[in-house]
Parts: sequence; structure tokens; C-alpha cells
Amino acid sequence: LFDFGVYHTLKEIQDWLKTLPTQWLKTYGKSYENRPLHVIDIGDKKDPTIVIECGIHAREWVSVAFCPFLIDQISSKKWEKEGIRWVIFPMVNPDGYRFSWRFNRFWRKNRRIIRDSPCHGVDLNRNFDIEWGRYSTSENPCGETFGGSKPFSEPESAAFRDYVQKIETKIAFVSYHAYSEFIIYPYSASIRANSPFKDALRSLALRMSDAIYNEHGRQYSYGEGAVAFYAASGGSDDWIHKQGVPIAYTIELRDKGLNGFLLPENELIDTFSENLKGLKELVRDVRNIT
Ligand code: 0X9
Ligand code: ZN
Repeated sequence: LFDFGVYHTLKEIQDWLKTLPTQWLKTYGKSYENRPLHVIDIGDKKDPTIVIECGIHAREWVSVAFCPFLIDQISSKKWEKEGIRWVIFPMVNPDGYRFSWRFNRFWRKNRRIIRDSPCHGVDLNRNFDIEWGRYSTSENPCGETFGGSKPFSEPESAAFRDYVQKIETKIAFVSYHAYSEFIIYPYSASIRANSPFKDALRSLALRMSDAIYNEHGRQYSYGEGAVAFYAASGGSDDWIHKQGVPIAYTIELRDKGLNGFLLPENELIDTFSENLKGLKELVRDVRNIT
């Protein structure tokens, strides 16, 4: 049996995904190192869709651990399953995740080999086509935030784009990261960009933050990315929002820096249960506007 309260290797997660009903498990592409990219697609094509992304940054293990927990809640516990299509990307950076287990626990990027450079990897959350290369992006392949050679240069981000673009009823998106306990809404891409949904995104972020607080007393901050967090272009949240998805968030999970990326396993289930409460508020809005 799969223990949702511990960290798992890439192989363990992939094996667990394969135990899910086959009509839900799809392969939407291949990673740079040729690993399958899996997506869990649950529900009716006509229903409003919530898209979830986990593990775009390799070292943010709590994010990778959250998606199987969420998939299990929806699929076996029937949590918010009725009338919603869930499209869950459990591991958008499998090569990086494996590398973080085997060689460097603090690896962030994918594993692309870059010509004429001793360094590997593109930051997939700088590789989307939204003000690409403008803020908080390194032009040096050795940088942690190297944005790649052009927007969607990476197989992982391009395959994600292609799958997401085909979803006709997408209403909401959440990208899970670590760490900071922060709810970020668009835009982060530029200090000048302004979302028409800013007020609605703020009020939902407040309700999500309150719901999270009421579960275990953790105070998640919230705000517009470029203002409250930092300006950073090329992210999946901003790209999808610009594509017309009104509700879009990046949630930085626990903690606030005490353990950072090395969040102890005994905090996982509490992190997940508080974020299930946060997500429930988002689902409520999705149901109300459709
Ligand atoms: O910088 C990031 O990609 C995210 N923070 S992290 O520390 N996990 O790397 C924040 C992403 C916020 N959204 C955008 N910058 N678009
Ligand atoms: Zn991250």
C-alpha cells in the first residue's frame, strides 16, 4: 500500500499512478531524458475543469507528494468529484525529481544538456511564453533560473502547453510549490501587467488563506505575484491566466524557512489537509461561476 505521508521515489510514484483506472491515466509526452509524462484526467469533458500542477521544481518534494494525496482523495474518497473535471499533472519534471533523489537534493531545473556549457537544466517555470526572459530569469545556463533558448524550448513545458490548450472548459489552475506558505496570483510576469480578475483573485485568496488557517493554524500570506512575492516571467500560472483561465494560483506550501525544502515527513499530511481546505474554497467558486 502507498503511504501518502512519506516522500517517494520517481519509480514508486509512477508505479502507484499505474494502479489507477486506465481511463484516468494518460501519457501526454516525454521528458528530455525520455521518461513518460503522466496526467490524471478525471471526469466529464463537458464539466468545468480544474488543472493542478505538481513538481515543476525538482527539490520541492512536498509539492510532488501532494498530487498523489489529492488524486486519492478525488478518486477513492470522492472528494469534490461530482460535476468537476480534474486534470492533475502529478510530476511535470520527472528527470529533475529523480536527479534530486540520486545526486543533488537541491536540484531545481530539468536536466537538459546545454551546448558549450558545463551546466545542465532549464527552469521550467521560466520557460513559458509570458514575458519570457524579462524578470528573475538567468541567461546563464549555470543559473538556477535559466529560462532556456526560447519559450517552450523544453519538452516538458511544450507537452504541458499542448495538453492544456485542448481543454475547452478550463476555469481554474493551481501550481503547487515550496516553500513560504504563500498564495500568489497573477501577474508575476511583469510589474506592469494587470489582471482583470485581480479583485476576485484577491478575495478568493483571502478565503483560501482563512480556510487553511482554520485547519492547523498556519498563516499563509497572499498577494499579486509581482507586488507581494517577486516579479518573475515565464511561469505556467501567468501563461495559463493569459490564455483566459480566470482563476490561477501558485501556492507555496510549508514551511516558512525553518526546514525549507527539507520539510519533515511528519508535516506532510497536515500540509495536505490544510491545502485541501484551501482548494475547497476554490472549487466552491468554480461551481458558482459555471
Ligand atoms: O519563482 C518561482 O518560480 C516560484 N517560487 S519558487 O521559490 N518555488 O521557485 C513562484 C512562481 C510564481 N509565479 C510566477 N513567477 N509566474
Ligand atoms: Zn517552485
